[in-house]
Amino acid sequence: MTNMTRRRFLKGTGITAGAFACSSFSPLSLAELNERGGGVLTAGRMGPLLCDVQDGRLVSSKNALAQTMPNSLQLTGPDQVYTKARVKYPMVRKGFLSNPSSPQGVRGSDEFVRVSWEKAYKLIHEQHMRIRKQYGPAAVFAGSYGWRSSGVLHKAQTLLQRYMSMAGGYSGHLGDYSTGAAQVIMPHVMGSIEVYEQQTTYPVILESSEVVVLWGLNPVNTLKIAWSSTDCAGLEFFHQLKQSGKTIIAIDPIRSETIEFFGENAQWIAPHPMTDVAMMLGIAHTLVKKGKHDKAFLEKYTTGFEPFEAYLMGKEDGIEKSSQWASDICGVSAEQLELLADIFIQNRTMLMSGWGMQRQQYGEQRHWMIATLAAMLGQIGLPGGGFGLSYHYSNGGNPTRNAGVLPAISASLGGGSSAGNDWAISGAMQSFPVARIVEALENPGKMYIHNGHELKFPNIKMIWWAGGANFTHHQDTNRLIKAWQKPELIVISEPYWTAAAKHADVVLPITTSFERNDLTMTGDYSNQHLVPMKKVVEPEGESRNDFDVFADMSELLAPGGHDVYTEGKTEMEWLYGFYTAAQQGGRSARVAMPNFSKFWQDNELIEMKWNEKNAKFVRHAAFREDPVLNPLGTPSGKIEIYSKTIEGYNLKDCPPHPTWLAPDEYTGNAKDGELQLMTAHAAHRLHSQFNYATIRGQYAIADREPIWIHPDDAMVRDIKTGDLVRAFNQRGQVLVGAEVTDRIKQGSVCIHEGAWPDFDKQSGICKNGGCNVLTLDVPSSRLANGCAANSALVRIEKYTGEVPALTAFDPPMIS
Ligand SMILES: Nc1nc2c(c(=O)[nH]1)N[C@H]1C(S)=C(S)[C@@H](COP(=O)(O)OP(=O)(O)OC[C@H]3O[C@@H](n4cnc5c(=O)[nH]c(N)nc54)[C@H](O)[C@@H]3O)O[C@H]1N2
Ligand SMILES: Nc1nc2c(c(=O)[nH]1)N[C@H]1C(S)=C(S)[C@@H](COP(=O)(O)OP(=O)(O)OC[C@H]3O[C@@H](n4cnc5c(=O)[nH]c(N)nc54)[C@H](O)[C@@H]3O)O[C@H]1N2
Ligand SMILES: [Mo]
Repeated sequence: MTNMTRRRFLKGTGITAGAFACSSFSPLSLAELNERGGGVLTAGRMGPLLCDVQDGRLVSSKNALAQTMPNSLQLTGPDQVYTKARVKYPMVRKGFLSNPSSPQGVRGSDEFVRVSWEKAYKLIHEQHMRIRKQYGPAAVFAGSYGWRSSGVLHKAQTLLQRYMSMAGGYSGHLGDYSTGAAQVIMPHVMGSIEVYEQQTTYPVILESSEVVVLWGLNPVNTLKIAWSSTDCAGLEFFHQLKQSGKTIIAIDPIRSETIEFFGENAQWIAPHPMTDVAMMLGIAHTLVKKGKHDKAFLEKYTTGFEPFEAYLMGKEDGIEKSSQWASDICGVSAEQLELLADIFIQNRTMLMSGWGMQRQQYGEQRHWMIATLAAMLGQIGLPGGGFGLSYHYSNGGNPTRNAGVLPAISASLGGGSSAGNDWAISGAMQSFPVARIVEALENPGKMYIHNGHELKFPNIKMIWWAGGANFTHHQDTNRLIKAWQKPELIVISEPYWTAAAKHADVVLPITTSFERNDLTMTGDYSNQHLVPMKKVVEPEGESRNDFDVFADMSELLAPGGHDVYTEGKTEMEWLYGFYTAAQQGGRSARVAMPNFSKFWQDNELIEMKWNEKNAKFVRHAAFREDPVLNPLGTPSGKIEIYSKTIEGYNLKDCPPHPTWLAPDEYTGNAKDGELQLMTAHAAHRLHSQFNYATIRGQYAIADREPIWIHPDDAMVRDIKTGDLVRAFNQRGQVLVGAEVTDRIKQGSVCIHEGAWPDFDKQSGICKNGGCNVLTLDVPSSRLANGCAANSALVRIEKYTGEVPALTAFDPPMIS
């Protein structure tokens, strides 16, 4: 950690980067793209890609856009298609096949048997109909959360739900794993979710911010991808931010790839994980004590500062949240917290925050407190000031272009079907918060509280997952495995033998995005490009598109079902329709786009038009200008530092104003020898995707997933870099490779999320370091029921036993 001094700070402040005029912020051009030469143009989450094909085989994939920052994920194309982990044929668990309505054996232990597609369809259909008839539609869970591949047609989850809607409805999910806590609390505070919204733009930050605070975000990793497909502008922005000479302060228990990237240009401050609210309270207290908080702003634009101030000053509970109080909890000195208060208030300061800190127990409090601190600084709605929750994700500060925007296939049926549309369509019924799935499986019919409502868990008897890896993404894997035995049928549609596939009854082999045609926009907010996602190679084995699988399954629902599902259109006819709609939209935005056949033949993406007005967008500027005419969507129309709505919910785990709540498992209550486990997102994976890829060689240690350990914590345990380590707690144990590094706060370790669970049958240890074997499966709170994956204490020791072979990427036994 850099020892921060006032002099060092002030050296940097005040240098604004006049050179970064808005219009100069356009890192890519079509000419540059064309210079990149040949190859088939397609796209993935990691951006538009040019693919080289030789003798019908994909041999390389690379970025189709000019860019300064490298993106390792773009190179994974050939591995994605040809890995030994591919599922090539439909497969059925042996104990299930022998008696489908009353299966034998245990999921995850049985061998698999290869069957024909027709046999697989029939098996699923018969059991699906039996279960639906016996228990009703809510017994069928088709929430199917996950980061399936990009594209507006081949959307696995939507396609599954489209089929389930035709079948008579299903149980779905609410929210997501990413921002479960934030997206429920922020509407109470700011009137909008904030996490998936256009931010004050990157050009405005470069122009106007003096201090940029990276509060728990790692954009150099997380901007390698976007939900649609990355436009690559975010990485370019952080590159330019580094050149700008602005003061950059990074607050993170890990010296992340981003902090390494900024090097001398950033100050690193490392609090203990999960203690940010205390840290921010210490800064807020300093502001109040010195009388420096912006009282006029608080008066005009917020409600409830008074009760919050009473809490801050100890009038509510007798404890003053002073810088010293905060320091004792967060492990950053009181002097540094006071200095931060000074710097924030004296400069145009943008508080950027990532989401790792809200993916924790009491995660709601983190972003509520950031908004409160920003309100006390009085800069919300000013160019380059305030706070932003999506600078690190999907290029949230890239200005929205004048664009023709693609529509996408939906879970409900559109009109115009050749077979008529007189099907009784039912969508999701009885949806529950996505990260509460194990609680739901364990407690069918139980009532629970969510965002002030009383809801009931469904009685799940069948699960079909398409496009998600829930055995890696969900917490407390061993608890999940137990609950996973309860349903009567589990179907997994997957290109790969993931742990979930190995624990299924029926596994259907699905194409990768390189094996089918699709379309995508780039930049979830910018719509900077429209890209043809061309089929690059023929499908491996007997893999099929999700679209075709569900169309075929629909025919079994009733004759003619296939054409109702497809609306009588082929893959290319759907793409033609989407493109033509975008073209029409483009016309009204004055963007000329060629006709579809020319566009498709040209093998070129379309870059949409820069919009100077959008480039100057400042979040909440309208509210600041006139809070009466442009109120926020909160009950008071103002920023709610105290929420009467939440007061009315009367929740112990989510009080009515930002509050420091000590988590169940964190450094502050760790017993001797226990360490706090962090599970940040990995540089060279998208969650579990590409864990099998060649690039794993760059980060694996002793052929295992790495665990980052501070030198002091390693020394007392006699652990050195390269050693095998057993990390364990009451929930499970994993085998990992030690990376001893001062890049992590002493007292914490990190195993990045996304390694595929791979259990040793004898000892039960996870041989591939799946971090969720160790994490706690609790809701963030009963307000949001968000994922709390970053909550766990663990112990570690040098592993001296026999070393079990890694089998994570091998197919299961097939007889
Ligand atoms: N401990 C811990 N756990 C976490 C997190 C954390 O920070 N810490 N983060 C959480 C977050 S934010 C998220 S979003 C989740 C991510 O969880 P997921 O989104 O489930 O993770 P992915 O590995 O991206 O899973 C996508 C799966 O879809 C498959 N797939 C890809 N394309 C297709 C397709 O076209 N069709 C079909 N049928 N399948 C396809 C891939 O092979 C892969 O198995 O993890 C969560 N879990
Ligand atoms: N390469 C790559 N990019 C991705 C993904 C991926 O898997 N791989 N996943 C995508 C998805 S679905 C999502 S949701 C986003 C995730 O985006 P985030 O949730 O923001 O990512 P994380 O890596 O979980 O956390 C960001 C940073 O917060 C820090 N952090 C964790 N806990 C704390 C804390 O208590 N306090 C503070 N101050 N810092 C903390 C971590 O060390 C990390 O550096 O990324 C997206 N981008
Ligand atoms: Mo996520």
